[in-house]
Amino acid sequence: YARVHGEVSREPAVWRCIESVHKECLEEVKYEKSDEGIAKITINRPDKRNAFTPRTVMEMSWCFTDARDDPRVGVIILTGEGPLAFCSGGDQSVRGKGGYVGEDNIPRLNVLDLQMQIRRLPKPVIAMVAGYAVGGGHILHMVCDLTIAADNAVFGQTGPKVGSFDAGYGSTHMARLVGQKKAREMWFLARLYDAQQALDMGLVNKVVPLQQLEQETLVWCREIMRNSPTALRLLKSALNAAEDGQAGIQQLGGDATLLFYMSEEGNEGRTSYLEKRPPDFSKFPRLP
Ligand code: S0N
Repeated sequence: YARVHGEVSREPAVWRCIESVHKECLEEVKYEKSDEGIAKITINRPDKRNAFTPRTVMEMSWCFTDARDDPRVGVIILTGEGPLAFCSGGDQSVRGKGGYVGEDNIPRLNVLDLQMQIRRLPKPVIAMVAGYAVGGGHILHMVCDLTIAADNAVFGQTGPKVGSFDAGYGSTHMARLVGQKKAREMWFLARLYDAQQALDMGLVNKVVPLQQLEQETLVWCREIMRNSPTALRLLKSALNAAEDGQAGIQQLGGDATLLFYMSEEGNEGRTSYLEKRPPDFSKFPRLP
């Protein structure tokens, strides 16, 4: 196997820091890229255990959009600054009556839009979790495609203790991951679970010592980078489609259209229209 595929490098990545995205300065998020096609988005509020404000969520969203649009990027890591937390959910100190309140005084639950963005992003997103992934932070790791956890990681929902809940992916996708009984346990009791328990219940893909967290995550990224981007894209949208109803079919359908646009048969339709002649589809086989 190694002879055919070669060894995967375990070297550290050389990160290039990107200070601003779409002309907006990043204040609560760090954004980095490596020349090997890996992007890393880091929630940068370690004093608050990387709790997110509406601004943090907006900044993450800009970075994810940039990573999606950059054809050199093939895989994205989402993580939190420091060893103590991936993300502790919504910042309770800015929670108002209608959601989380930013500088513009508008209450928002914009993390729900971010969950959708990660889910629909046509490239693999890997959560790299050290420390707490709780509340809305736990949901962010769940909507990522894969999760690599450090052995100090702690997972769980706190909503029923702090007067909130996520009745979207936070509940339904969790039940797909861990089963209905376990999902109800996680939400109804709001207990916290260690990394090994999370691995046992299928919440994470791998647990490694904290010191090896980024190294292991990079190995997974590098293995992914070797594989066909189109195959990965179609697999992600197919796996989503089985759960996401019409929205999932729309994503998978979009991918089918993209492939068709790239084909000679698809181009014949456009070219014939532009050349003001009837299309000639006779040369394309009607395969079984
Ligand atoms: C993470 C915990 C367990 C860490 O404990 P530890 O290590 O003992 O540290 P602390 O001393 O507690 O914390 C250090 C400092 O960080 C602040 N801080 C931590 N978490 C938050 C937070 N979420 N918001 C604001 N501040 C936070 C502490 O206050 C402390 O600061 P100082 O030293 O200045 O006091 C522990 O910290 C903990 O339990 N944190 C709270 C976890 C929590 O309940 N999070 C919110 C859960 N709810 C959501 O995330 C809602 C998500 C959401 O947006 C949403 C989505 C869909 C639908 C609805 C909603 C909705 O809004 O409800």
